[in-house]
Amino acid sequence: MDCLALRSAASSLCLEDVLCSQGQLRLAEHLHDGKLRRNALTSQVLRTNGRISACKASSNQDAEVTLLDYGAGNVRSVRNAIHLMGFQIKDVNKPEDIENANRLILPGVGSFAAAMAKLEEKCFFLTQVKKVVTLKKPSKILAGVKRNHVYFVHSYRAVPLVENEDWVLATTVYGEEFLAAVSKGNVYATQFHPEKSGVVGLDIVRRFLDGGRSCEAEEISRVAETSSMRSGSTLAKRVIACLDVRSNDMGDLVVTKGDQYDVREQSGDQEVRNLGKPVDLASRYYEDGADEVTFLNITGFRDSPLGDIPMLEVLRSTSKRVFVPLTVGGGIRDFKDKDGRYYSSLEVASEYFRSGADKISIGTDAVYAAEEYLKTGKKTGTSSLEQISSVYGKQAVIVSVDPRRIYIKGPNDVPFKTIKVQTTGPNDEEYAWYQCMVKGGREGRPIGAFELAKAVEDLGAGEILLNCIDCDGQGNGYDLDLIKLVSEAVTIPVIASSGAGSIHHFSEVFLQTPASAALAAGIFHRKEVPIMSVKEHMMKAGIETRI
Ligand code: 1PR
Repeated sequence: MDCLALRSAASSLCLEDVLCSQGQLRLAEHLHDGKLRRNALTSQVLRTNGRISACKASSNQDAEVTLLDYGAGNVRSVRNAIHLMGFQIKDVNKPEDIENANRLILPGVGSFAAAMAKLEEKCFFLTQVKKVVTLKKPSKILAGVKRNHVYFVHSYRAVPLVENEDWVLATTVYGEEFLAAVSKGNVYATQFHPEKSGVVGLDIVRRFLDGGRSCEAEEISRVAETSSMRSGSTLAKRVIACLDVRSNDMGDLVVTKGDQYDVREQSGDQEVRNLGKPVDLASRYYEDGADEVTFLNITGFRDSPLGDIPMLEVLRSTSKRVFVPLTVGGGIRDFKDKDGRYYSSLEVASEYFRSGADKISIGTDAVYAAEEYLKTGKKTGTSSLEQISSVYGKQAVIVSVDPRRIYIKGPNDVPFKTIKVQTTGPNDEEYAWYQCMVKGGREGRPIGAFELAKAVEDLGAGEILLNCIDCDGQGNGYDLDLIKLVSEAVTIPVIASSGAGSIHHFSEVFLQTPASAALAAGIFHRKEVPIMSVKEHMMKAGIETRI
């Protein structure tokens, strides 16, 4: 049996722990030491416009892949990548399905403890474990990676050691060198997510599925190689396309875009601006080179999100066509539906993950949780942020902040962190603070962006999506002061958002602030600048980016 463990080093354990003590690779090792069966497989890769679209197995039996879906995160994207390669999935329902598999895929987990609990509950946790045997083998499945960027998202890392050098297939450098992929026998494990690494990642999945025998394998490898001549060992700055989604007045889900959060036309009947269909636009941005795609259901605070079937359907359809990380936000909170049935925010998030989201983004509810935490100094463990983060891992939880700039005369006028402004306010104020808003910018709360960011990091946020109501839709550039302020507050990545109006705004935000990603909406929706031009500009400016 061939086995592929995607993102084996869970965020709560390092790869070494997984290999040496318990977990997917341990399971995989057990399987590898059992019956090794491999059917010769001839597959054909069909490629259109430089993208891998499908490969066909020679028989039905060859075309089957066994998937151990233990319900711990976004497995839909793994499913979609397998289907895209022309293979069928057999789900594991009982331990024998694993024994009988020709090829087994173990999707990665965000929170190792939660995933292991599910495996144990389903009796898939195998205790018959052998000690790791050091084997050295060349890797066919990674031949196409070369030095391209692949998508990592994890908190812990395993470093190369003398003890593991023989099974190391790839390493990457971020601060220090750490393991990116390992193999032992027919077992492969990647720390990164191939199914979220665009064409380069799909090539890895295909190579695993067809055993690297594809007649076009080398050609695809060359495509992947020439697609980036840059070093892949530096963390790339990400460009994220954002789609604000809501129902228009006819009830259809449309992508809209506001000016300072006002999404209605300024003239005529003031309808909600309609900039296109969510799935089509998301696919276009993926093909244009977006590193991630974010959907924000901007009226989620009003509606019950699980009643919002169209949004779930948007995720399901998008994840069939988009192989980079998908984020969804809007309305993630505990709520009761109209029939009085209670849903926890965890259930809401789970539904989003099952439908194809890799990360969820919490706005309003995170502000309330941060206020409570700052008031009591205690973590309750019951907020949506804490619960989702503990089950799915903090890498799967973004907090979206909606601040607006409030000018003040002096730095001590408010109990919040202030900045000295470059351009004075309307009444010659020299200072400002950033007030957090909730409910789509409708209500101001007594908490600053700096304080909020610090609190939500403590509560389990893995990233901050930092919008700016003043800059939203203005096209005058990002609020660099705000981004610097919030970056000082946290150690987690900050996504700069709101205000991009030209390619120069992207290089500006990356060169002048520590932002790890830049999110933009209007500039892409209006086709003012293609994402690829932004990336080329960033490369010219010496900013590491995935091309
Ligand atoms: O509070 O958990 O229900 O989440 C609601 C989410 O919806 C929040 O993430 C909030 O930021 C977002 N949201 C609510 N109302 C609006 C609105 O526009 N009326 N959109 C809204 C937020 C900001 C960005 C936008 C950037 C880039 N829009 O998403 O895409 O500002 O735009 P630009 O490049 O065109 O300047 P909850």
